[in-house]
Amino acid sequence: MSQARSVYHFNSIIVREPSRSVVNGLRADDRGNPTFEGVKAEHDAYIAAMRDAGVEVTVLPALEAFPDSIFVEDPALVFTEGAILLRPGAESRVGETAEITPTLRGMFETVLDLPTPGFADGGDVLTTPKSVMIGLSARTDKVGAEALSACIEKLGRKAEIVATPEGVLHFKTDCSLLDDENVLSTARLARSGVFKDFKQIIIPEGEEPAANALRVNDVVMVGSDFPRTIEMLDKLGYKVVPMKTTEIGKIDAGLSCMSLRWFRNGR
Ligand code: CIR
Repeated sequence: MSQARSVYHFNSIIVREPSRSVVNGLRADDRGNPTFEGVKAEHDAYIAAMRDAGVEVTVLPALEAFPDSIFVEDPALVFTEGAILLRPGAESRVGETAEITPTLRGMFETVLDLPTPGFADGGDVLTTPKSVMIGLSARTDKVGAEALSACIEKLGRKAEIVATPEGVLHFKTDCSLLDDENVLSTARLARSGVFKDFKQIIIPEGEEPAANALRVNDVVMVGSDFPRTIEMLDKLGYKVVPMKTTEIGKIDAGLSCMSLRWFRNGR
């Protein structure tokens, strides 16, 4: 019998090496290209931190044809119960799903396809102990969110469709789960009232990108460019692991984007 455990207890993740083309990754505002070497260093440190947190890491090879393919969180969604193949809402990223499919078919007994039509990105999905929240965004439309909701329910979980604040890339750009009762959220997302079942820890003004933190087992990974958020979480008693996200931040990414995480039974 499997033991009850928290939704942030992981023993397996999948990551993908950055390609040289990552410098051309999508972004809403151009603040200059990231460097390949910088992204690679941040990715290497991420893998090391995951291993330190007790997770087995499967590293997939770089895909030059897909600049954003390092962000494996977006083309699929994984749970202990199975995987769901998604359809990213950015045209240049749609092909990433086919690239990750063989790996997921090899690792999961149940692999569901998001029915057509509609789009959904993994970055819009926050798994909490109460439900799997799907944020509507420029990448996840209503039809895609409803189709995803049905897939999630097929896997035995409760799904909930919510709104993402206007102009925010993904739902999880603005929030992360800290533990069973607390979410870390930007003020703008908190104001929208989506987290009625949680206590909200609000990101200090000016550090909004820190909201995409990542709870993995005992630690909370937080971007090292956000000292006030780190201090706040540290004071609240969280075991914070600061991670450099300066380069991936230039292409609108944070810490959740770089992995698919789940608890794999039998490991
Ligand atoms: C994109 O715009 O798709 C990438 N440059 C960033 C993706 C970030 N992914 C995520 O938040 N899950």
